Amino acid sequence: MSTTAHAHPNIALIKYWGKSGQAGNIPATPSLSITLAGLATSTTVSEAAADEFLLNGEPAEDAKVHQCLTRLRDQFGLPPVRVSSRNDFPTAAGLASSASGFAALMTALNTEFDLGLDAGARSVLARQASASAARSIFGGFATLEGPEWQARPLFEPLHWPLQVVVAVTDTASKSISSTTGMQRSALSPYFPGWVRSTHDDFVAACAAVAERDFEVLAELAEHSCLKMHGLMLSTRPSLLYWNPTTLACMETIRRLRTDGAEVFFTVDAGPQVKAVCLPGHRHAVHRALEQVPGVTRLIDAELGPGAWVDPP
Ligand code: 2P0
Repeated sequence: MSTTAHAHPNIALIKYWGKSGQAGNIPATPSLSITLAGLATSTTVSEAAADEFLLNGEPAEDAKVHQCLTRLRDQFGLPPVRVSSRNDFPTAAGLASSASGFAALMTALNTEFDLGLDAGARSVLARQASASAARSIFGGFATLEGPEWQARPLFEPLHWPLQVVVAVTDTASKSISSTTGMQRSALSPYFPGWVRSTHDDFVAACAAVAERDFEVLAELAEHSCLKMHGLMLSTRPSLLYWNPTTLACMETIRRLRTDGAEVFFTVDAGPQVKAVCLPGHRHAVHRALEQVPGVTRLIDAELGPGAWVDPP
């Protein structure tokens, strides 16, 4: 017997960056994300003689996967498991592979071992492994905020079918993990300001999504992204996830907006650029990003569903 689950990565429009310091991997900031169809992790789990983890077909060591299985063993008496996970996009390169990975893993384990967890409970357990994974349990627009720190679905994709063009500029794995980057960021003099100001950004962005106000969302999302990267730059040693192509894509997207296209950028802990736009502008955005020297691949994505299991 085995179960296969699938989950899409999500990208945050209002970013989570930094931990509260409480147990359970509690973020320091609320976040708002969109779940992307077009990129996916597929994870198959089955009972085994000993825990075993395969990533893209190769045996792998992953402390977070190990800790996640240990937590579930303590809580639910989980037997040893074989976990085989595949991403159809670059892993650990700022494309949220840990978000889709842990959402798929929790969803597969829940079905295979009859854990009886609803989406909210799976979201909490996914968060303990990797906080952004809590949001990929849900589709469309999702939030992650206190006091429960369980992601919630804000709107289904049809509420506002935004489109995303991902500009891949480098597929190497990042040199500094998000977890390490966040630990470093907590020591920055900018950190208290980042934490203090993000709640208002989050509330305003949720309202902009509710009202489908693109201009307001564009301003807030770019602000949250650049404020997070400002915090990253202010750490010691400094975290710089961009390359020259990242910046060229951001400039291209800003120019498109000045010229009337409804598009904004967001960038995570890696050099890829995500252009979020209204459907009528996707071709123009795609064409413009294609021209940027250094862009190696473009991935067009729509908003997608939350994590799901293959029918038996
Ligand atoms: C986000 N990122 O909100 C932010 C924006 C990257 C930049 O969440 O330590 O892999 O496993 O909880 O979730 C990436 O961090 O970190 C992330 P952990 P995670 O999407």
